[in-house]
Amino acid sequence: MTQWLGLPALASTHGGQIDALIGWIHVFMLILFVGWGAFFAYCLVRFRQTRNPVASYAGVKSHASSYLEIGVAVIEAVLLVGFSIPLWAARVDDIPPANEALQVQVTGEQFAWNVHYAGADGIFGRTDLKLLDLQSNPLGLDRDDPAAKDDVTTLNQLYLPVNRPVIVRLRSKDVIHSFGVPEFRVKQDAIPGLTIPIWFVPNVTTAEMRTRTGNPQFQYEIACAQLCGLGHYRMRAFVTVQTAEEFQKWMDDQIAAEADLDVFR
Ligand SMILES: [Cu+2]
Repeated sequence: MTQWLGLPALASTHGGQIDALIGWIHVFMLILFVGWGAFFAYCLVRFRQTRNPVASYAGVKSHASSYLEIGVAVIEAVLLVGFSIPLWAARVDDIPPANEALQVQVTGEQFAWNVHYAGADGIFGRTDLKLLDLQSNPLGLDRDDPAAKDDVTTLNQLYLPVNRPVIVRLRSKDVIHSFGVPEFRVKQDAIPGLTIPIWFVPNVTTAEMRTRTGNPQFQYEIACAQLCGLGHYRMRAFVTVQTAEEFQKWMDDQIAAEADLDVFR
């Protein structure tokens, strides 16, 4: 239905609703545009100078327009309170239970995305500002914490399993960034000092998208969607959506690699 808008390919379960909303907004705006345009043209003709050589000093006497405007305000309040707020709450606040979903912490910084998985135990390890090192430990993860032993961190690479809810716990180390993946129809600001959960279900693997688009290089991209500094243009990361088995294998490999590194720590 929304092909005519030229939106990016769709790869999440809720994205169709967002597209339908964008489509309807365009239709309503078109109706408004034509309506107001016609009214403007009518006024140009109706109140032309040849027909109205002298201005009317009394103006409009009836209260029809005041009542109309009150009516519009009431309808808009009903739309906002009755529809928009409940629909938005359902989309944003009904976060799937943590045991069904994959939780991943994504922390923006100038100018990169740090990704942190809890590993096999499902518990995010302790982080400490004192351990933070931009090169070797950008999240300040305390590897001595038992819960941190199997944690996996990556830079600018987000791996996700297909058809499983993902909860991204979005954070920022410095300024406001924005986590935007157009194909998932997801966009959320990352605010320093806050952890903001967002959730979605990716439903097309990267491999499948490559076949669909006929582009063997296709990659889902996290584009920082807030101008966050001079390096904003290069603040991009890649999302790889895999089958559940492929994802598990990737995760196991990462945990094994962390364990190997542990010997040197
Ligand atoms: Cu940014």
